[in-house]
Amino acid sequence: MGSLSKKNAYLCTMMKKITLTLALLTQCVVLLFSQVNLFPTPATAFRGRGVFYVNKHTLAEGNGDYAAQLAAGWAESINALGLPEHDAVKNRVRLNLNKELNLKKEGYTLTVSSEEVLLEASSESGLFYANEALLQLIRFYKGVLPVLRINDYPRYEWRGFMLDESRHFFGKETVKQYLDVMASLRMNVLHWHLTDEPGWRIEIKRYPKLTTVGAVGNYHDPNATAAFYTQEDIKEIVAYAAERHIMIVPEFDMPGHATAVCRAYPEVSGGGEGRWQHFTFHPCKDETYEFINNILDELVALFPSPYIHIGGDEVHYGNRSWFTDPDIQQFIKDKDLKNEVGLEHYFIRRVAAMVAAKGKTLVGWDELVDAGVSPARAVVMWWRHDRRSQLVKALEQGFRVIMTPRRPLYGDFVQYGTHKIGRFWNGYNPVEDIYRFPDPVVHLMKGCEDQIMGLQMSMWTERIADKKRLDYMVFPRLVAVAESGWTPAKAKEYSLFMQKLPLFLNYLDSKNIYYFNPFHPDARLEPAEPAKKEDVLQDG
Ligand code: TNX
Repeated sequence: MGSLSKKNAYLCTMMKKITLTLALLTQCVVLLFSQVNLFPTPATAFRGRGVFYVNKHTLAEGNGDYAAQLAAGWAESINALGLPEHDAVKNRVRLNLNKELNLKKEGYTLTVSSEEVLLEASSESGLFYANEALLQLIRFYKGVLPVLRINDYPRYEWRGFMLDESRHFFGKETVKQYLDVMASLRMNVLHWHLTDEPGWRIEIKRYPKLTTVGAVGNYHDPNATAAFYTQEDIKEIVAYAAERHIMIVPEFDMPGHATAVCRAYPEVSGGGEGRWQHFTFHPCKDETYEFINNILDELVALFPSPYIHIGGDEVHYGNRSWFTDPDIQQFIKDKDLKNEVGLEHYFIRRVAAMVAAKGKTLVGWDELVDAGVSPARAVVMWWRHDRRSQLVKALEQGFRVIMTPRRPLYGDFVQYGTHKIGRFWNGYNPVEDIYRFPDPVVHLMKGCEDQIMGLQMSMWTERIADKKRLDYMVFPRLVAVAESGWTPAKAKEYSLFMQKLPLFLNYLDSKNIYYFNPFHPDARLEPAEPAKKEDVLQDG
């Protein structure tokens, strides 16, 4: 290469570097300038001069039923915040729900001038989020709101939190409290893992032993008193969630992780011995499918969500009996299923057909990708972070996907290097990794971005037996999950997020929620777990 073209190439590289640096700098300045204390960070925000004083004379008014209903709750929410008194200033908050505005789905605008706060949306959920955002602003700015304009909408439609109440049961008040916090964070899905090995947690009228027998025990104590939700409890919680624009998706895990059910009704059990006795349903009996179908009927009646989660994970851990049971082996031959994996897929397809017949869309763990289920009627939850190929395969086949890879989205991994209780797997799950998600995998989604429905934190509770430990594992990581689900990549900046995070920690204090404090890692003890009364599954 001649020295002139070498020089040109050098100049070209330099120019590129300078342009990139300038672009980054501009982005930082814009983000800094528009920084508002709000979680999750809004898509766009601009601050102006001046303030709006929220005070007891501030009027709230809404057009139409829903807006008026939110406005009516306003005074109460404000009183509950216990703000310092400001001199009486006549000003108002106006809530405007108008379909013609054509704002994005779940989106809203929030405009603060010195005389008026205006919340606008084209949907009820949008207006609800505008109102939640305003309540946060009032709390964080102690009633003295900066003049600003926010135009906000979510990055993903599924912003979820999964709670495992089979391993340990936490109960109605905890769930409601979490729904409140989720609403504040504009999260909209509670994936409720209600069935697994230690306990079945939901009343099914047709099969009373599911609760008299199946609900007994938890991960630490197989004899713990039966703990479950009655159907009335479920209705109450579903309604509570709906008021907060949160959909509850129940999970009935099968054919594996079915120990509690099969303990209660051994006639549908796939057999097995010792640790793995009753781990799976019997995959060949018509009786099993009838039983499942009847349970699904009650679930569908209780949960209005268009989705039903049927699990489908880790069957190979506990299906040894399938290899030796002569009836099962004969069935595999008769149906030409080739082997036990073929049988597992047959089971999933048969349950998928039941779910479809009930007008629901199936959700399953990423094993589902290989089961031969139609991608048009099923959603895959990608969980095996060490198998990115499973994500790619799901997308290639046309499935819609929800991302909850163990790293960084499993809440049972520890969040700090010195923490002892919880999982490690070539590392752990600090707030920062959650915040930066899905950056490390976006290149895998090229061209299939529309198939990504969103993401969720999955909170497995083998080693979490009480509320204090649960809170500690969930917070503040859930705040980062909410931001990864809501905020567009270009509006995310980790250092700015951390700068304002203490405000959210204060909010958690006010709700008596325990949390890990990343700013003072040693200040709060890691809550312990009780001693275990028997050997347990070590999953992969
Ligand atoms: C794997 S995720 C499981 C759960 C465990 C979890 C613990 C999944 C589909 N199965 O049964 O609780 O790991 O991290």
